[in-house]
Amino acid sequence: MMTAARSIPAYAWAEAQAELPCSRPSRRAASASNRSNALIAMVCIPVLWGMHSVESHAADAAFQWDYPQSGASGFALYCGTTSTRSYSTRIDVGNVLSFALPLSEEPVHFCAVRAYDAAREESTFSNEVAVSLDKDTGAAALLPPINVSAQGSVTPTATGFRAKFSLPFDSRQLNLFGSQDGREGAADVTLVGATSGAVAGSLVLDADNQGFTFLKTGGVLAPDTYTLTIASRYDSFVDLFGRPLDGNGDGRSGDDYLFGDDYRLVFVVGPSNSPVLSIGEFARGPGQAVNLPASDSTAGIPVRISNGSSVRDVDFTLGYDPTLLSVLDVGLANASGTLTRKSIDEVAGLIHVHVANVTGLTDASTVLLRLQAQVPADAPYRSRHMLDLRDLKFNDGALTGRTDDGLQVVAYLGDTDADGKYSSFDALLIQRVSLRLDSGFSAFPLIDPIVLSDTNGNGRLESSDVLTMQLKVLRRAVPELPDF
Ligand SMILES: [Ca+2]
Ligand SMILES: [Ca+2]
Ligand SMILES: [Ca+2]
Ligand SMILES: [Ca+2]
Repeated sequence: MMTAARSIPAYAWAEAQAELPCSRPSRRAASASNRSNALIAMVCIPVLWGMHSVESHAADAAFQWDYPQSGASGFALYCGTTSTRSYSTRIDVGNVLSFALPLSEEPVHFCAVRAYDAAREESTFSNEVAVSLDKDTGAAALLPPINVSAQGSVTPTATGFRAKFSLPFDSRQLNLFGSQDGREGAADVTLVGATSGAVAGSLVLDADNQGFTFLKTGGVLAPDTYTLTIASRYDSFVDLFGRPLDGNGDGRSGDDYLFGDDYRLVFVVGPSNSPVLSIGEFARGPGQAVNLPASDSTAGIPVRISNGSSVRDVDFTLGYDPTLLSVLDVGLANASGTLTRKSIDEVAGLIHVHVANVTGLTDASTVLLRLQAQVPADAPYRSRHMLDLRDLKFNDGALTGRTDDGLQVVAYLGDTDADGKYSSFDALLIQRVSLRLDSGFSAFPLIDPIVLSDTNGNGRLESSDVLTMQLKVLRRAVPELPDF
């Protein structure tokens, strides 16, 4: 049904489909009940009700829309300077399908249309289009919502995936986990294996809030077919104007009547015997030494190799955030070999290690190196960063390997309410997750609760982890939870 007006340059077309009243029945129910049946029926045919915006000349925007149903007596164009659906301007444009509107100097305008019938009952809004005005030239252009599929990208890794968005997002409502009161809402990102089920992991956001890394907890992804979903919702990834993700990258938010506008990617991880270099996930607070587990004061941060029986030579770089972790030294552990290179750049946060003449590795997970490290006293509480293994070469590049990146959260292990102290409330929160009453901790909505409170490091939250915290609160000696 799209037809361009003759005066409109064709290159400037963009299309956006209706926000669908039928897809959100609970929100719409109250107002819909006041409308004529004819109009309700019309707006419930979603795929045919769309609005387009086109650039025309400086500070003017021509809007066009489709309305192929019968029964509309006219249309009202609504515009405002925020994407809230409460618009400051309403113009009754009559029974036409386009309108050219001179725009004020506000940097962004958000507009939508409603149809009305003979009784002046209005339909729900169409989709919304955003028009930005260049502050120097005054020229109008469409401002598409954020996406990962058109100008962004999603890339699977050995231990999860990376997502890069087209524009910065607002991170305030993001969560993978939540408490029973449900205020965090459903998980905004999920990774589900067809046979292995939901993958437990954590999100580390990029410093520019334009991307993130999903890190599986405990090792690389098992062979399976995975479905990755990034939710398009108002409490998920929204742009700086509050508009949800354009999951399918077609320039519209929330456009799929049946399935919403979530981003989805299905990818397959095949069986592999290639060696894996791993560094784990942990929580330690400001000023604490990092020994994993804390009960072994020489443990440091172990760097492990699995499937390593053919490995003779290892070369890699570890990237980390030196404001959150001080690495003091690197030493060989269980495997034997020659540490021919060890450089620690504490300013850039880069460690380069080369181990030659390696013997003693098997296919079981074996500790190759230990990093002696501590958390700086001024590291911001609750901050986190990825321990990024890169430039990996096994046997001088002759053997393909995989990297299993790690995660550090700046928090005392088990301080699940993030108040910087141990109390019985921390134990209660661990218990609630162990009983599956909560899926995680409200203070850490993007971090797998295992990372924050698995005191005995067995990969599960259970009654023994609760007991450990209870004993610590009673000031008993608990080597798993170091003092601070
Ligand atoms: Ca959320
Ligand atoms: Ca879309
Ligand atoms: Ca606490
Ligand atoms: Ca445990």
